[in-house]
Amino acid sequence: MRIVNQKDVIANGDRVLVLGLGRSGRSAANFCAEQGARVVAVDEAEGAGELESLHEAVEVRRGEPFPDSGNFDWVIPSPGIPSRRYGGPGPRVLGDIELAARTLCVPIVAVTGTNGKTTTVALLEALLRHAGLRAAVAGNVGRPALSLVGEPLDVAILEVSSFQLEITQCFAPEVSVVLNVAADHLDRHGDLEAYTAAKRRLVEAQTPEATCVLNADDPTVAAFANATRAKVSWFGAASRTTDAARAAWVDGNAVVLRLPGGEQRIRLDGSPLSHRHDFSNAAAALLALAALEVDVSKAAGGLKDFVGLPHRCRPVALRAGVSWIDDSKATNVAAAEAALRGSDRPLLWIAGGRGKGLDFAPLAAAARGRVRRALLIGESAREIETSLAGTCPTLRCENLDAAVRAAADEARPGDAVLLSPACASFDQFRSYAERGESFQRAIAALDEGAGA
Ligand code: UMA
Repeated sequence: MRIVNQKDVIANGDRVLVLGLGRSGRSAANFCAEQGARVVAVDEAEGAGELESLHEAVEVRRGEPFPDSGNFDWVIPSPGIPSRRYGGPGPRVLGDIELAARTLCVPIVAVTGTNGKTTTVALLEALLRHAGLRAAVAGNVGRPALSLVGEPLDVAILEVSSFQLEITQCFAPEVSVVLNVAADHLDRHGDLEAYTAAKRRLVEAQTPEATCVLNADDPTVAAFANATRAKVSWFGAASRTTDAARAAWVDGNAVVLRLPGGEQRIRLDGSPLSHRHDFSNAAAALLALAALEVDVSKAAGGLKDFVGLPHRCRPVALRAGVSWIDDSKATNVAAAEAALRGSDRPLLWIAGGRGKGLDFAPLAAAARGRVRRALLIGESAREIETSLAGTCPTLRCENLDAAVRAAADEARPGDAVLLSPACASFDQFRSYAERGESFQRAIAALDEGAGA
């Protein structure tokens, strides 16, 4: 059962302003209309949203500026809309995550972090199902959190972003998981402090009965322990978790889990998780399962069937002894750093794209001794090249196809070619997924070229 007091928020007849008609806005508008609220849903873009999926009582305004929110009882902004656009967070401002949390009657596990969120929630879902529980994932993954309301479930798993957390008031999941915090989305939040403060909201309202799973190796995350009343479970290096009653750490190809009843070793070989950071995500997931009082040994049987996610350090081809790895999802510096450090082969590394205002300097230390050549593309190619000066040879390439060809020319058996851009894709592609697919097509074209 939920341990948080539920509170009805949206009441019959309330005037609700929904901002944005994307996935989040449409689900919020429908939910509120079903509660009998008078809903006005506004999107600044002319042709926004698939209106056929909207409740008939929703008044839709498209291609119009946002109205004065003072005329409404509640404002429900979409995550992509910065809070300054509607007067900042406040008691009448609610996000769809919080609305869902106040309505769902099952325990919630909420996962945040700069990197690894989606892998971790997918892993949690697979392991919970393997243990025989009905579990589903929603939130920042693309499926709106409110779509879980009414679904027969034992556990709801929410991936939550800083955009969503920024406006929560008393979101208090039974289990929170904070994987890591590194500079990202600074264009939206202004600075690292504001971004961190948004992430910290995940743990701030948790009750003493709840559990907070924190990364002991990340000083920013570790400090969240001082901001929560929840019981803290630690994952990370063994040396940092030795005194904790509930802890998990990576030991070779296994996670050691220490709970009040004793220690157990969960083997990860046989699962598609291959990178060090995935092992650490698995440690966090196993602690979350323990907090839900799930039989962890039984759930862990699902590890071998877990299908990893595309574009996240995924080996996509092996040509003449060279492994090709698609990590297009690495859209920030910390993610690319983790991919570089996690590789055990000499690397031809393809990076670059649209920078997010982040400092590329940490890439130099991660590339040193690991990267044989960096092949740089996109708007930030020159800036990354400057950051790598004196670290490894670089080559600026016209586009991703050219970088793939250059990597193929230079690669030797035993090397890996890693696409891990450290940047957003929007200067050349519609999404990181499209970038990853283009990478895979360019690799396939090498074989066609060789056969011609
Ligand atoms: N809009 C305006 N004015 C603005 C900004 C946007 O009217 O100033 C309108 C747009 O015209 C558009 C709508 O708002 O029609 C889009 O809203 P949105 O950007 O919030 O997109 P949704 O489709 O509602 O998707 C949101 C999340 N989007 C963002 O956080 C940017 C999705 O996360 C999430 O999966 C979805 O809700 C369901 O919960 C995506 C994301 O990019 C994947 N997240 C970021 C990330 O992972 O890095 C945080």
